[in-house]
Amino acid sequence: MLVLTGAGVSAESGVPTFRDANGLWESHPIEQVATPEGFDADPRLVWRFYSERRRKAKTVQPNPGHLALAEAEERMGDRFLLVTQNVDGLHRRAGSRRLVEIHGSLFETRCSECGRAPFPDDREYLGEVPPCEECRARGRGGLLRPAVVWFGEVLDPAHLQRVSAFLEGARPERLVFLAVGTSGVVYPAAGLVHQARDAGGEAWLVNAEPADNARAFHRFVQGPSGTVLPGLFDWA
Ligand code: BJW
Repeated sequence: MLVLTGAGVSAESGVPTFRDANGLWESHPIEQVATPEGFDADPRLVWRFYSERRRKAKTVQPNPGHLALAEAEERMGDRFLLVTQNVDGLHRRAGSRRLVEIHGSLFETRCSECGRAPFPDDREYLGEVPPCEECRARGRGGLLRPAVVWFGEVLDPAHLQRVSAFLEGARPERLVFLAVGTSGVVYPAAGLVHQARDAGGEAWLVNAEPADNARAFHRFVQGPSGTVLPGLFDWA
């Protein structure tokens, strides 16, 4: 089983989604806070946005939807892979380990310029934007930035490769693709359903409302993931 989750799976934990009413994009213009151009123009604003999200994410807990996915992994072992667009860390805290965080992590930081590896970081940067010490030592001006994937940035090829390898190794007659709590708007994640179907999989969608790509799925279960997922895995 290949599972793709989006912001909706964390909604019942109290993490705001992006595109719903009162979602993050209602009060924060995407171009300003979720593009490399926005960071270049106003890194302090971007860090305020992500610092606030770090602060809130530390106070929330995984919900029954996260827990049901962690339990499914425990039962299915290497026949299970969870791909999440979420950066809040709740799947890991719920116990998921066969996990690919394709849009990065709220609790990692990297340099805007040099190729140093992202490092764990839960600090909030509300004042001066922190410089990259490794860049500074070389006389360069890199700034630290959240290790998340913004619009126009490429996803880690190793992450996409892990998903492709999972689909290539899956037995088509036993392959189920399940998308949960995602609007199906953002690519390449929204295209995964087609990749899974090309590999012979049956595609299920669990969402509060029909996603943009809902027609690509064989089945749609409408409802809150924290209620639907525990029941869905009862028979799986
Ligand atoms: C519930 C619920 C409950 C609520 N229970 N459900 C092909 C075609 C067109 C464009 C492109 C394309 N390929 C690439 C692009 C460009 C772009 C893109 O997709 N643009 C579209 C918007 C048009 N993609 C990119 O730039 C990506 N990079 C890339 O592809 O590189 C190569 C390339 C570049 C340029 C051109 C071509 C190729 C990178 C995308 C990075 C996205 N980053 C963000 C921010 C991450 C960091 C952060 O968190 O701040 O990722 S944007 C934001 O959207 C975040 C999310 O992960 C992502 C998806 O949102 P999600 O999770 O679906 O949330 P919502 O709010 O949209 O939906 C929630 C859903 O849950 C709703 O449906 C609710 O109903 C539901 N729900 N409560 C169940 N309790």
